[in-house]
Amino acid sequence: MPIAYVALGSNLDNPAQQLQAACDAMATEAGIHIIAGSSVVRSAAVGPGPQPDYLNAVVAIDTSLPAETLLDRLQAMEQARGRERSVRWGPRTLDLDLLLYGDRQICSSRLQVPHPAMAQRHFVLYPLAELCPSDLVLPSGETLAALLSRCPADGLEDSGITLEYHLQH
Ligand code: A4P
Ligand code: MG
Repeated sequence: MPIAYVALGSNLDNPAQQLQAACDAMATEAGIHIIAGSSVVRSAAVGPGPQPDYLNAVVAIDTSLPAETLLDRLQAMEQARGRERSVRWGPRTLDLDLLLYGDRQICSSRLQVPHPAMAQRHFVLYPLAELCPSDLVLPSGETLAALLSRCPADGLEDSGITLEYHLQH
């Protein structure tokens, strides 16, 4: 089964609870097994207007679901948390992005993997680096270490919050 990495983000309606609810939902979803979870980081919102800070984390999963089916399940979890899509990069209760799906490169109308913005985002790369070796090679041929070296961690804080990841391996 491919190992996939999912980014969790929230900046509305009790973000810590939103991230925990996402972990709970993934743990009970058929075809998803949580292998590891990162610490929870806090950072200023990237996006328009004044917005609350975000909490972000990354989980590693083993999955038997095809990538687009996994996206469907992640989007259903976002909807269950009252996610509204009005403004691009606007505040959100829960955002679940598929960062990596094994060593696959996917470019369909509704799914791009690796996630196109991950290389620019400290709140994704540093939690991801807690879960996989920095010599991990991405489908682009670049290592995670190379992406980290171009993405300073300035402004990224450890939130001190811990999630119950329900590890299944
Ligand atoms: N989609 C394509 N590829 C993927 C993928 N790999 N994973 C499509 C998930 N979805 C993917 O996503 C829009 C569409 O992208 C989906 O319908 C899916 O078919 P969305 O979640 O509805 O919208 P979005 O998240 O606002 O868009 P986007 O461009 O994915 O935004 P990002 O990159 O997720 O940024 N600041 C901080 N500090 N922390 C954050 O977590 N997040 C964002 C959202 C902005 N600022 C932030 C944070
Ligand atoms: Mg998203």
